[in-house]
Amino acid sequence: MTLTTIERHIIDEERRHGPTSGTLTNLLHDIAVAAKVISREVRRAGLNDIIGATGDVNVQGEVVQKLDIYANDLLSGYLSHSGRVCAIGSEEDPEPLLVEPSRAGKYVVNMDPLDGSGNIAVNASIGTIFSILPKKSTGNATAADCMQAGRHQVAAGYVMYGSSTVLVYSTGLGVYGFTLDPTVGEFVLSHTKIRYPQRCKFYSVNEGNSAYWDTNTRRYVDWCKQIDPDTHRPYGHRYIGAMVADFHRNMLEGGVFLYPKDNKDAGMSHGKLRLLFEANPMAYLADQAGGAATTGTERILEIEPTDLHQRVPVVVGNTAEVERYERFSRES
Ligand code: AHM
Ligand code: MG
Repeated sequence: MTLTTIERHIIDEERRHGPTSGTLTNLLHDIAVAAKVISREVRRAGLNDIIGATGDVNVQGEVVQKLDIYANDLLSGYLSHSGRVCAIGSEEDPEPLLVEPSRAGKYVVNMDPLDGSGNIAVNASIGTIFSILPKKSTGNATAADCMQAGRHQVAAGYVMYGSSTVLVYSTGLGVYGFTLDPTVGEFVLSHTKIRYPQRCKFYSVNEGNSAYWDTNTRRYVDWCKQIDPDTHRPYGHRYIGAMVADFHRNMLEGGVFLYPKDNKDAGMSHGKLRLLFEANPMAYLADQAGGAATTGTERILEIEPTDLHQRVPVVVGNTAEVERYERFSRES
């Protein structure tokens, strides 16, 4: 049996990239270390009463859970002291953290430290999402370094705290997954070169919002539910309410995840998910796994950000389904 730890894998991958400074390798390793600590806290949440809302409201107007703050503080603190990062954008912070120039490195991290935090209280899956970009400014880092289009990402990934803890990442050479062995405290290679299966099995969307959707989303979701043995429809419906978990299942089993724009309230007119912290890293991974991601009218990776906390509609998964949704959008 060959045992490949994440550390060994990222060093091997670095060799495949050719001569490098090793900084990206070390940054990924830092994230893996932080992920182990967050995973420990997630696993202990019910025991040490860390669970539950603090009552504070974040920049999105949502109640912040204690574990969100813990994960945000841990990642921000750990990465900003690594010497490898110059700016950190977080879903939990209104402004990016700009690392003091003497300690700043050449990478930018955008992250959602704990996505799907509404699931904490009911012991369902949650995740950490990260996106790594090169510093683009020549002087000291600014907020603009965090606000780059997704196509400039050099790596992205997520950690899913599910029935086991899984870290999935890509540096542009395919998507790899590692499962945390809690007995030895190591992420061990469990998924090599993940690709979307040819066949779409699932659609994932909060169907309770359908009355607020526009016509193209309603028409597409109706299409998913029609009976057609040739295309294996109707597709099964799965929705966990944590993007990481829905995305993970769809990438492994074949499926499409949607969080479309809706007219429930003014704040949702551009969708719920954040371009820089959720949509871009997942779009990068989807692309690396042979899938795609769109708003319906624009590929996610091509969007030029206008705001750090910008929200966008997201349709991500099997390329054929993403293209179909785009066709429905054009026809409406
Ligand atoms: P969060 O970042 O505040 O946790 O919100 C993002 C989450 C996604 O993980 C998930 O797909 C979506 O919100 C679920 O939203 P809803 O409950 O509206 O279906
Ligand atoms: Mg979140």
